[in-house]
Amino acid sequence: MTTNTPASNTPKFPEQVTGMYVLARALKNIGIETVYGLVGIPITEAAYMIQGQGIRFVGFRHEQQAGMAAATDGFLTKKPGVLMTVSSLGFMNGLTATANATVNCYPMIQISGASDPKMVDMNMGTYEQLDQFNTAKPVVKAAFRCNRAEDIPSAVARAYRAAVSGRPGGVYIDMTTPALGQVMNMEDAEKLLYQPVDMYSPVAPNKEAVDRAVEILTSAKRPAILLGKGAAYAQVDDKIKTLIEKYNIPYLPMSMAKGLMPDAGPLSALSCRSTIMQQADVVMIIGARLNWMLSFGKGKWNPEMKFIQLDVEPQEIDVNVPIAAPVVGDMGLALDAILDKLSTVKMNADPAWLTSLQAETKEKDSKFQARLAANKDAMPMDHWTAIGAIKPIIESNPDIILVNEGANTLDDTRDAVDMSLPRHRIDCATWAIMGMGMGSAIGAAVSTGKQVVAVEGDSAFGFSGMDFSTICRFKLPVTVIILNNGGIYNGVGVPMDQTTDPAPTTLDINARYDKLGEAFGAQTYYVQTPDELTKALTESIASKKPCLINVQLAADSGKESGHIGYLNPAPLQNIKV
Ligand code: ADP
Ligand code: TPW
Ligand code: MG
Repeated sequence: MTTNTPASNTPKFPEQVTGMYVLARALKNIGIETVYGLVGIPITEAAYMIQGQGIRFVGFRHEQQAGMAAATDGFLTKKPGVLMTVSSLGFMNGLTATANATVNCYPMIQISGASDPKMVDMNMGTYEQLDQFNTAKPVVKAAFRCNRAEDIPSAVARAYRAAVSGRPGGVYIDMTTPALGQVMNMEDAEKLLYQPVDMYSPVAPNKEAVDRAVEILTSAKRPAILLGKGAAYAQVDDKIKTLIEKYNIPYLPMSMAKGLMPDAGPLSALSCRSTIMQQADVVMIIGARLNWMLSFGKGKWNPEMKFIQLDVEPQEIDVNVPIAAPVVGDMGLALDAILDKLSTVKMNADPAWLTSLQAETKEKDSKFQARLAANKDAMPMDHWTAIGAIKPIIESNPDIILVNEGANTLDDTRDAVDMSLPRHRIDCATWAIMGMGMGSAIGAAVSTGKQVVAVEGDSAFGFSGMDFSTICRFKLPVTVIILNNGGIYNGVGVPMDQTTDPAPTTLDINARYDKLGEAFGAQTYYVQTPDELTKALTESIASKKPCLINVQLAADSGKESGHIGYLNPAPLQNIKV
C-alpha cells in the first residue's frame, strides 16, 4: 500500500534521486529564475533542490503573499511566476493569490504538495487531506495532477504554456507525494528532461478585423484610446507610442496602465475621463475590459459610441456592449497590422477635440494642484497632505515601482502621482482586494532588481504586514509607507449603542507600525508632518535598504469606501464622512 510520506523511499545518493529533483531540474530547464513559497511536508526538500539548481527560493511567512509575489513577477516579466505551497491550508492560502492572478490575467503557476490521491479519494483521513485538484479547478485557467515523477517535466511545460498563452492566468499543478517521493536512478531522471520550445506562440488577428478597425478609427471625429493593464503586460510600448503620437490620439490609462504613456504627456487625457466617456465617438480599447471599473461601457458612455477592442481573448468581445470592431489576437501583431494599414489612410479627427481635452486637462490639473496646496499644512496630516509630500519624490524617481493598496490611500495616490514609465504601478486591480502589498512589493523587487515604494493604508498593510520581515530577510530595496488614519476608510466609526466594542471600521490610530519594522531590523520612521515625511522618504530611497515609514494621519481623514462608495448597497449613517 502507498503511504503518504514513505520513509522507505530514501534514495541512495548520489546515484539515486526523487521526483523533487526532477521538479527542480524541470523548473530550471524551462527558465524559471525564482520560486516564491513556504515549505513544510511534503515540499521542504524540493525547495532545497530548487536552490541547488541555482533558482532563487524566496521563503515567505504566508502563502498568499508568496502568491502575490509570483503573480507580480509574472505580470512584470511575461514569464509565469512560480508559487510553491504545502498541502491543505498552505495550498488554500496560496490559491487566493492564484485565483486573483487568473482574474487579473497575470501568468503564474502554483505548485502544491498534495496527499496521495488514492487516499484522498477514499476519504481515509490522510495527512493534510484535501481534494486540492478539484478545489483549484474553478478558479484557475488550467489544472494538472501529477502522480508520477515521469510526468513532472511535461506538467511543468504544459503549465508554463497554459499560463502565458492566450489570455494569461493562474495555473495549478497538484504535485502529489507519490510523484515527489518517487525514487529513480539519476541517469533515468536526467533522461526525462527535455527542452520544450516555442513557449509562447502569438496569434495574429485576421485582415478583415484589422481593416474594419482602421476604417472606424479613421472615420472618428473624436477618437480616444483606452489603455489597460493587458497593454502594459504585453510589452509593446513602442508600438503603442507610435500609434498615439503619429496619429495624435488622446489616451486614457486604467490604473496599472499608468505610465505606459506618460500621465503628464501632451496627449494624456487622464483628467478627462468623463468627457471621453460622454463625448468621444470612437474609443479603441487596448488590453482593458469594460467591467465595473468602466461602468460596463454603458450608462455614462455616449450611446452612439463605437468601440474597437484589441484583446487576445475572443470571449471578451461583446461582454457588456456590442463591439463594433473586435481585433482578436496578440497585442504586438495586432498593433503591427493596424499601424501598417493606418499608414495607407488618413485620420479625420476634429482638431478641436484634442484642443478641448488639453484645455480641460489644464483646468482640472490646476484645480487638483490647488486642492493639494490647500491641504499642504494640515495638522494632523490628512491623506492629501501626506500624498502631497510623496508625489514629487516618486515623480522625480520614475524608475521606482509603486505598489499601492487601501481605499482612500489607493484612490488618492493613484489620482495624485503621475507615472512616466510602463509597468511601474502595481495595485489591488480588478478585484480591488486588500492583501497584495508586501507580496507584490517583493515580487517586483526580486523580478526587476528595481527599488519599490509601497503606499499602504493601515488596514491594507495589516493583511500582509508580517511579510515585511521577508523584505528584511532578503534585504530588498523596498520602502513601505503606512498612512495611518486608524481604520478602514477612517478611524472615526461610531460603534452601535448595544456594544462597548470598537466600531467595525476602527483600527488603531496610535499604532506604531514603525516598531514592527524595527523588530526585523529595518530603517524606520514615525512622521507627523509633511516635512518629516519628505525627509524620511528621501533618506529611505537613498539607503536602498528595507525601510518602513509610519505616517500619522488624522483619524477623520478619508471617507467610506474611498471613491467607490456608490457601490455600497446602503451606506451606514453612523460612519462619519
Ligand atoms: P484593466 O484592469 O487595466 O482595465 P484588464 O485586466 O481588465 O485591464 O484587461 C486586460 C485585458 O488584456 C484582458 O482582457 C486580457 O485578455 C488582455 N490581454 C492580456 N495580455 C494580452 C496580450 N498579450 N495581447 C492581447 N491582449 C492581452
Ligand atoms: C481581501 C474591503 C476595501 S478597502 C479596505 C477594506 C478592508 C481597507 C481600507 O482601509 P485602509 O485605507 O487600507 O486603511 P484608507 O486610507 O481608506 O483608510 N478584504 C479584502 N479585500 C477588500 N477589498 C476588503 C476586505 C476593503
Ligand atoms: Mg486606513
